[in-house]
Amino acid sequence: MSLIRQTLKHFARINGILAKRLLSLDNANVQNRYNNSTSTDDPSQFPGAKAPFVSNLKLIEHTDYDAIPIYRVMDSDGYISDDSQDPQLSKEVVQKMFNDMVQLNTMDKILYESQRQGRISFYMTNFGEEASHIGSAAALEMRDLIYGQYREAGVLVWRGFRIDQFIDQCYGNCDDDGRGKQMPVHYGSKELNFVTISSPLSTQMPQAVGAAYAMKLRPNNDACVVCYFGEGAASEGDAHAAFNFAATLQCPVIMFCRNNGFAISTPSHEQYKGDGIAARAHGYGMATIRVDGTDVFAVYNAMKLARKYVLRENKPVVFEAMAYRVGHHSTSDDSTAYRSADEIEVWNSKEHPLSKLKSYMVRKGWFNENDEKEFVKDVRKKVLKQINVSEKKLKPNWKEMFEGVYSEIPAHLKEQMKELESHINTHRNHYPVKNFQE
Ligand SMILES: Cc1ncc(C[n+]2csc(CCOP(=O)(O)OP(=O)(O)O)c2C)c(N)n1
Ligand SMILES: [Mg+2]
Repeated sequence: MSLIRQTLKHFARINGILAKRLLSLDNANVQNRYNNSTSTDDPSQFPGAKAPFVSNLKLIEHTDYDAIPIYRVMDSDGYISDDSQDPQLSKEVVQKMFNDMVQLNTMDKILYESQRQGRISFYMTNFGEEASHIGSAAALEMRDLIYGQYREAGVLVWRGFRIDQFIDQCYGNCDDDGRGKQMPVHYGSKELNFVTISSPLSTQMPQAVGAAYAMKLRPNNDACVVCYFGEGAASEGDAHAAFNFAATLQCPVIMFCRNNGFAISTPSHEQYKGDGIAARAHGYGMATIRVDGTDVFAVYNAMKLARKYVLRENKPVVFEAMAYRVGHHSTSDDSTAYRSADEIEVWNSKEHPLSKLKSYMVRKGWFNENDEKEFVKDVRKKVLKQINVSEKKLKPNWKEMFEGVYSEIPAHLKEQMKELESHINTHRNHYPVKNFQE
């Protein structure tokens, strides 16, 4: 409620009719903005909605509201039009942002190819969304807890997840923290406060809200939860449950939607009919912010603001980062079947987050072509070398597939484990047992 309305309400109580009239005029003004209609004198008393009565009948279309604007700092050429929005980050921080984006990009290219060569079973690239990952991760504290979907590898790069950790996970070998139980790209790190990725969409969303609720109950809490999800995942029932829990329980969580325009082959205009995901925040009673997700500084500034808000208010924020999924959905997809190469090219060149940041750095005198080439060469070398190492490592003992889910293995699983053991022992020649730890 605005301060004016609050003050008028106070007057209405002590000053009677005159102030009551003023209040109803103010109600009419508020209503006129949205409804273009007049309100009657009595404010409604329904417990379910605080709204004035009106006498003209009208359906309110979602198009009656203006679209939520997209905050950006840099334009496509890396120019900052309003200097007051420049986060004024040091050369070192900007260089780390750029290098982390380049590392992610380089690693993605090689691992994507390694799947094509049949060396790993599956892969998902992050092309076009690098700035959303790095800009948001850079604005957080390490104590903030992250729940990811699967296309947020840059957040892990920023937090210090190493190349060997990425590649061991993709190979599901004995040094993979997930012990080979999950598909590639389902990373997780207790040390880096990054909850392990789960394949079924949106399951992380109510979990993240629950974790934020637990944080809120801690005395002197100074950490928040960030939950990443795609605009496609936002159609799942779990997403709606999470939004409502976050709003009603007032949880310090940033619900970070990566709106990259596609959910596999479903374009966003078929995915929803409202004003993106940001507008849903209003329906659930949450604050929201929409940013250009290809602009690392916009994401950074907005994330700083969102973090401050969720911790100060103990309330959630819906954050929508607009970008474009430049790569195929995964190695199981060929996106040229449902979109044009020309469209992809725009987002892979002029609108690419790396090209914007590079232009900014060139102007600052912080970019060195040679250094970048050397950096890419170095990352390529490390990734290729690690692939050779990771693929030679043994797989975890096959028995581990029964372990680590329940604190105590239930009887029926113990029985299955025994059956499998005798089966493998009988048919040893037919299984690659030598590739597994004893
Ligand atoms: C519950 C569930 N339904 C369907 C799938 C199959 N699936 C995997 S990813 C995906 C698209 C998700 O799109 P979006 O949330 O926009 O994320 P993006 O891939 O664009 O990053 C679908 C349908 C799944 N993993 N889980
Ligand atoms: Mg998507």
